[in-house]
Amino acid sequence: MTMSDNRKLGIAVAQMGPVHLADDRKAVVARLVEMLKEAAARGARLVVFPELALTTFFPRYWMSEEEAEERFFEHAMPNAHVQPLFDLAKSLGVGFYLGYAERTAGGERFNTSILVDASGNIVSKYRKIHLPGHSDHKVDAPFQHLEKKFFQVGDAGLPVVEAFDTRVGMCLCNDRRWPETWRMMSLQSAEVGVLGYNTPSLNIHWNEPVHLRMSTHLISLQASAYQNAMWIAAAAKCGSEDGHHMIGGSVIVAPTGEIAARTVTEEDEVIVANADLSLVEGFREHVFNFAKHRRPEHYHLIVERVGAGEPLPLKNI
Ligand code: ING
Repeated sequence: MTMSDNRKLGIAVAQMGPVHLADDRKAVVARLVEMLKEAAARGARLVVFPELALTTFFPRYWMSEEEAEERFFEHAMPNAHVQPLFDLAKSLGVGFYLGYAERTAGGERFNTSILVDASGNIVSKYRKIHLPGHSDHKVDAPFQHLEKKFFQVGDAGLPVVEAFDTRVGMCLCNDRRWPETWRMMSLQSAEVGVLGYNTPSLNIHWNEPVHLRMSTHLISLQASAYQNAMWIAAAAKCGSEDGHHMIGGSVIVAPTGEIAARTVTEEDEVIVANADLSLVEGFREHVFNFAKHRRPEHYHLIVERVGAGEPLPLKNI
């Protein structure tokens, strides 16, 4: 493979253990600060924190939108709670990805992530597109999954920005299960994709074996990294939050689809990989040379249809 001289980017994933209802944002941010320090000391220039990193995974609880906004949404970003994180990152010359519940000045509510560069500037914002779960109160369920109640579908597309001497795309949790998410990033020439997630171990919709939560999580990321020739860094918030368990399995996946680093606990844990971005070039030049091999004229159903429909009429050959 012809590869330019090694372009290396130190990427860290800062996995979080549980955040309980009783944990305030000050204590949570102090944990993020500690992990940012460790990541920087281990050579990272970009640190990935989880989805909804500042609070417990509140969509598991039934409450009014107003109560959720009051207790769990950020009405400005940055704000006094997260300022220590922005200040430290700037002083260390390190950038980060952070997931949080965004309440806009106009009263909209999104499950949001931001990308902050090494100068402490927000250079990209993403609002979750694939919202899993439901909006009704499932009174017989052991917990709720009310992302469709508390958040609107994202309106910021799937942004890819020049940052950290490469191109970085962002998504959130359930987005990782949809191939369209990653193809939208790779068609914008992203080399690195970053995301946070909160994935309950228990499926409230059917009795899915618990081990499948980890396997489908890893398959989604490893296949997507390979099929789009990207580095992917995914940060869990995990462990038991007030008795509700979520999977760990934070990983950094190479464009080969191989796992370059993964966590082994369900607590705050930092993993780092010195990502060789030139690995992307080989796959983009040969196997996944989009310009040479893709045939969008045959893929029209992918954007024309929402749900599955009838087979297309056969060409009489
Ligand atoms: N959580 C889960 C996720 O996509 C889920 C929800 C799990 C949906 C497993 C389908 C299957 O990892 C969030 N927050 O999206």
